[in-house]
Amino acid sequence: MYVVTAFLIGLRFLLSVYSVSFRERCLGVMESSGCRGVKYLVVIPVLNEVKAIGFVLDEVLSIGIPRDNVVVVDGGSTDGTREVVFSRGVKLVDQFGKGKNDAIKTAATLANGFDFIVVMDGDYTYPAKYIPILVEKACREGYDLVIGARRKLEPGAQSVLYRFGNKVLNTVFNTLFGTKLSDILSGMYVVRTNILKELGFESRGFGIESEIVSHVVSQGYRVSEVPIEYRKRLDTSAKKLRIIHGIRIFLEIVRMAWRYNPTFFIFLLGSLMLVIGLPLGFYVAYHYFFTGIKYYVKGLVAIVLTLAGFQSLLLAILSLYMKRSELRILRELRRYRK
Ligand SMILES: Nc1nc2c(ncn2[C@@H]2O[C@H](COP(=O)(O)OP(=O)(O)O)[C@@H](O)[C@H]2O)c(=O)[nH]1
Ligand SMILES: [Mg+2]
Repeated sequence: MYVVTAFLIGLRFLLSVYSVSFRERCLGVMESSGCRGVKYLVVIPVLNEVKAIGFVLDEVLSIGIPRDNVVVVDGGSTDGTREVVFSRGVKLVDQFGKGKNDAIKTAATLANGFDFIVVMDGDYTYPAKYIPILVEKACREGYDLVIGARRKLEPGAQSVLYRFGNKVLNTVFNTLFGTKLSDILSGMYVVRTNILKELGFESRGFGIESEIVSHVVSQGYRVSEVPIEYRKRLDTSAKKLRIIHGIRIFLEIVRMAWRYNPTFFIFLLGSLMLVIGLPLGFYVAYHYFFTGIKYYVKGLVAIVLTLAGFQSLLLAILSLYMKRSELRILRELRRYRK
């Protein structure tokens, strides 16, 4: 009897703790331990999403996030999206410039006083219930960027081509930056406001997500992922991402890697020179010793390629160590500043 009573009291206590913390997590200001007083702004970039934006805002507001913590950044919608936003009493800001990148840049200027910015697409593909979960992961575990990784896909949410392209881009990114991330291009993430403010915003088109992740990982900030659901678009005709954007994102990732972390490229160059130089050297040596034929030019090319190749590999190791110590110094500096 006592055991049952104790169990029921314990269960009630756990439920009450859970519901209180869940309510608190949704208020735009965190109260739970490790997150006390942490404020976040939900930013929704939109361009002609009249069929979806109403559902998105209703869902965000329904989990208790106050209107003052939500802002829609509009890229010049002409289909009635703006009117729907006004009807929900949510703030709408016209972005400066063009494209989703400039929309996020605009959002960075609106976030003074907020610790985190939560970005979520306005096409009703990302469930709002993950907002407080992502923020809590960031502040409780000290992450600077938490990505909502699309794992549970509603049937038809992503085409085979999109899924393949997404996989390729994530693999390229992980190879170039030495990370193990699964969805760097997700349209739902939480990022520390100061990081968004220090971003160069150099990428164009849809490259903003990969630029944020590149900046975060190469500056020694901490990144993590939380698995989330991904829904089918309500209005498939309003989708703006096309194959050409995928190619541009690929080029942006390569450019970012060259800028932030050139080790991989130096390594690649060195390996390429060795792959050509070494067999050529063996070929020349074989003929010199066994057939008596002397290849002077080929021999010279082989020597130059082999030497330059080895030097590049050494340079790559050196630059890796320099990068590592740069990251260590940056982390120490940040710890010191806190
Ligand atoms: N403010 C703004 N939002 C945009 C622009 N282009 C796309 N969006 C919004 O960005 C979000 C993602 O676009 P979407 O076409 O769904 O791309 P995907 O989810 O990456 O396939 C949606 O909410 C769009 O309405 C733009 O130029 N400006
Ligand atoms: Mg989308």
